[in-house]
Amino acid sequence: MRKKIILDCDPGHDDAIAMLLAYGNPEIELLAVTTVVGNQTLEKVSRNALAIAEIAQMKNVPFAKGADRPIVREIEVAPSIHGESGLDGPKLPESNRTFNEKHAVELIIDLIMSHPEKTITLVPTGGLTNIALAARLEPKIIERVKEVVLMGGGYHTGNWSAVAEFNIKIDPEAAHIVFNAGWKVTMVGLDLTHQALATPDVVERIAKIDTKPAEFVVELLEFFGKMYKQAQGFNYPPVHDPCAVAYVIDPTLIETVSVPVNIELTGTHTLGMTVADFRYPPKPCNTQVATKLDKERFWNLIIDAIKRLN
Ligand SMILES: [Ca+2]
Repeated sequence: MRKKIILDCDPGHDDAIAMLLAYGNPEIELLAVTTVVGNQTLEKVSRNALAIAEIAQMKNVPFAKGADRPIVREIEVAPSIHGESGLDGPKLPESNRTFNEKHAVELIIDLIMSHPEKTITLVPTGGLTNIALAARLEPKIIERVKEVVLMGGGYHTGNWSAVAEFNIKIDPEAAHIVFNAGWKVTMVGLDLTHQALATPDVVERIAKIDTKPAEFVVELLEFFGKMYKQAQGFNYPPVHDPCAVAYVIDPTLIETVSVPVNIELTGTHTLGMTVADFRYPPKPCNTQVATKLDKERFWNLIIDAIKRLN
């Protein structure tokens, strides 16, 4: 039985690789790709999602557009990392693919309610606006999903402020709803994703595949690497979002620790921080945080998925 996921994303260079991993891996059944404002405006990230689908020749996967702004805050996008299009670098193909007529939030709810209980994993790799709205609009989904495996947050580090990560910082109220809903949440945060660096040997292995999707990924990583160097001083870019998909495919790739996580909603310097409580004794909680990545097997998984996309 393949693992059913809904990928809720804001493509985004690393979202693009997460999409390719989810579609290319034989153990995943990608039920839908839903988009949300984040790395760029909803219109831009949605157009990017269709371009990625075109490059991977994706079939039988519905795409739906979701929230075009955070629940409370003003829109904040990330051109310093992803460029003006949200997916700068490669030339994006035109696509005559269309979006599902449903709003992403409706599609997420309909899929969860129409599938057997505990069979669908939600994989958000952008701000949590759509997922929070879905939980509020149809609370029955909270019991029915298998789990939520999200890229976001960090228990030791931030990237959009000293202590907050972008996906959480842009819609902290949505993150609060998702982390406190009661479903199982695995936070694949910066502590983990900063171990997934696209080093030159990795880029070379991808280039050797020598297909259109592989060439696309190499061009993404070249741009992403340049921006990460300029904006954040990284030697190699951290490829965040596919880490969440990789955890769903094979949880033995990533070590986790169960700790309560709360979202800072009022701090002057700490808004959007994922406050993880590691104190003894351990408290019962529905949240766990990712700590350690098996890098070799992670990259093997990515490369294998890209190879299958032709
Ligand atoms: Ca993302």
